[in-house]
Amino acid sequence: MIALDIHEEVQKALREGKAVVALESTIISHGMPYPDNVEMAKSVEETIRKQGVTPATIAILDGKVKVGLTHDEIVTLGKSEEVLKASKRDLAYVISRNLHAGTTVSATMLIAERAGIKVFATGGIGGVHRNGQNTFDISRDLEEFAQSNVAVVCAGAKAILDLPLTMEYLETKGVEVVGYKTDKLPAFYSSESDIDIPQRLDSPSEIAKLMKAKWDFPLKGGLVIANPVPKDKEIPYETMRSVIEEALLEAKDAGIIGKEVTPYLLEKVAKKTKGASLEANIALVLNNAKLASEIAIAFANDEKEASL
Ligand code: PSU
Ligand code: MN
Repeated sequence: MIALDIHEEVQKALREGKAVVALESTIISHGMPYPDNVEMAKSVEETIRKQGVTPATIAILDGKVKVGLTHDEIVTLGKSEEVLKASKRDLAYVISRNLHAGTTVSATMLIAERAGIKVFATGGIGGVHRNGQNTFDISRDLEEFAQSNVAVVCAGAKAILDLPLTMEYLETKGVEVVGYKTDKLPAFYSSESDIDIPQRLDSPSEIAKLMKAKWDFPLKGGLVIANPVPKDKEIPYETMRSVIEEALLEAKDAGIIGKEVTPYLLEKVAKKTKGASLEANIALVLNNAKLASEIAIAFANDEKEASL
């Protein structure tokens, strides 16, 4: 078995049964421009530490599977042009060739599960792309939710996707989509969409109980915890609609396909909104990091009580 390179601080927290929150790194390498990406990654870790929780950013560096990064490693991911984007499909290649890669939600989930980390914070998950019924462009993220036992706190699925198809796919795969204090699916930059969310919970401890019930059963797989972007940082759904439609047309004209699609669209949307989408993106990631920390604490406390 290939060993994980787990940072000492993370190892210690895991050994002592303390709360740990995993973080992905494609959002650093491919989701935001430098230096905003590095600042975002640092603030996310600070937000988690402020709650007394240990952050564990996951990435591949020189082919090593890292769980918990140093500051310099975060800068490398944010700055270097040589960093690939790795979903599950790309992991073995990146490892065997000693390359660097940011891990997507899917790759991060499966590594977090191996490390024994139960809670993971990100921005937005991948999903079924618009016209996905024809292109088959369905993110590996959705399949990983069916397989890895990790709760992922996100601001819903990215608004560039087909949200109703994404919800159907998750239902087929048996994945809970829990709205945190909301009855409508958050749409990443916007705090709500017109899509009803199947399950709503209003506190971190209720979410921790649902996780425990799921995995005690045991029902295999992860959960989507959908946490709306803070209202003062959101961009209304109607405003985003035209921006996204323009970006999608441009992607089509430029012949963008495969794993380039999501980074291309995110960059176009950021340019078209003159940075407002980037600001919303950073705010929602921080908001997710805070909720993920609270859930990780509640879950770790319940585990401790159960073992007494
Ligand atoms: N959320 C963001 N920014 C991102 C992503 C999510 O706010 O860059 C990344 C995640 O790593 C997610 C990936 O797993 O996009 C999905 O890519 P694709 O659509 O190619 O599966
Ligand atoms: Mn894809």
